[in-house]
Amino acid sequence: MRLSRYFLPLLKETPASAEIASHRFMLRAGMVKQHSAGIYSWLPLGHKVLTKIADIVREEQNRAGAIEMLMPTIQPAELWKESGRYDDYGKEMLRITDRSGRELLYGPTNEEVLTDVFRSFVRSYKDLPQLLYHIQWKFRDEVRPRFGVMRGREFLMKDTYSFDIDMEAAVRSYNKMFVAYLNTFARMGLQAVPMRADTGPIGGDLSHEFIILAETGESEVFCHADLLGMDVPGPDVNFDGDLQPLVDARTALYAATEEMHDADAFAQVPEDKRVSARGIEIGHIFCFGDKYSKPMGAKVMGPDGREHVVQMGSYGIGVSRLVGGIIEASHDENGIIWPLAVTPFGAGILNLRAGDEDTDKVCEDLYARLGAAGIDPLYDDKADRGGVKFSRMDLIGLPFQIVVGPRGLKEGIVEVKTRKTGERQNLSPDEAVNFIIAQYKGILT
Ligand code: P5A
Repeated sequence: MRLSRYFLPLLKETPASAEIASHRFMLRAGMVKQHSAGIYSWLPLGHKVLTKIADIVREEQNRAGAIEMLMPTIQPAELWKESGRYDDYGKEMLRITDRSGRELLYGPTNEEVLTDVFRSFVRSYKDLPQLLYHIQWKFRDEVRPRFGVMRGREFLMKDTYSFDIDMEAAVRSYNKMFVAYLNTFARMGLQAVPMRADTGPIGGDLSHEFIILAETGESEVFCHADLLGMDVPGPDVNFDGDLQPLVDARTALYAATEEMHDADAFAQVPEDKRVSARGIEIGHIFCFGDKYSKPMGAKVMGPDGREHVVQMGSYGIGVSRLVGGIIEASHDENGIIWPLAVTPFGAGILNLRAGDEDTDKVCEDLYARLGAAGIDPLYDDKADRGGVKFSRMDLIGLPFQIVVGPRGLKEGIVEVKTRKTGERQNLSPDEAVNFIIAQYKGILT
């Protein structure tokens, strides 16, 4: 993409409403535009990152055996009356009436809708287990939408639902998602710690929140230090094998959110290993058995010839929240530092003298070659001063910058800056292309 043709409305001033770094940088870098409390447009740069995050989530769900579908945002109130949640959900639910007086709602989550799908089609234990998911917008009329996309009212969630013949099998599905989540977040460069969590309006008593530590996090959390920086199972894990040992290895050490915190148990953790910190909840998984399937009549015929109410779980990832979460985990005073896997563009090319025959030629060549290699470069071909270009590129946080100026070109060199470390290397244009391609080995698919 050529910057001169892109839609990148950067802000010079930091909006006063933005309290945390990710919100400030997302506004300044032209990633989102707020229309109303907690309701945003995703501008091209923000949309690119959102899509990349959703793609990683999707790949890891598919790898774990979950199957993608799409459910509506608008749901009939009757389904929620059947499950018994219509009144319980309270003011957080946006209730809508259509022209014929039918009660509808903008879905805050989809347990009821998918249970309705399931009961309409599945009759036999032979069709179990089922793991189905979608990536869809949700609406929750939060009391306090804040921190930009971190606590929005309209937000993008990946939600998976599992259906099993009994509780033992339901825990196997739960474990699949547990392991898939470890891999998903690690691919985004995040250290997510699963913590025992409260289940709130979703229900059940087996539940973990996936938390990344950040000073600006909304939850207070407590965990054993050894859980930080643990290796993840990785893409070779066999999702049809026994995942319990992998889950046990992660749950043996103390980790709990504020609601589930047990001060006595935490006191057993050696003092130098006790971490009490703030965290951002980027995912939440639940096993709630028959909470929805029983009142809604989701049953299958079992191998014993009798009807069994299916045992369910649901598994959420805050896809739009992750955009903010990743920035909280990876930025400096100058701007965002994108992890390679989710960066909106693979590298920036800065032409320090746009219009000059030599710099133009080298930049065009770099642009074509990086593009052909799948790096998706952003070429700053604008006529601005160098200082403007440098700070703009630092703000939007692309992992690598190739700076092309007339002085360097006289010696046949360009400067490659690595955003994260600030390291600068003088390389020939050829070497610069090869260096950047090498950095993306194993990340570009
Ligand atoms: C699990 C999937 C559920 O809704 N039902 C379907 C279950 N869980 S949850 O914990 O309530 O939400 C799942 C994840 O969604 C993100 N999230 C939000 N993101 C942005 N703004 C919000 N207001 C918001 N609320 C929830 C979180 O990442 C949460 O873990």
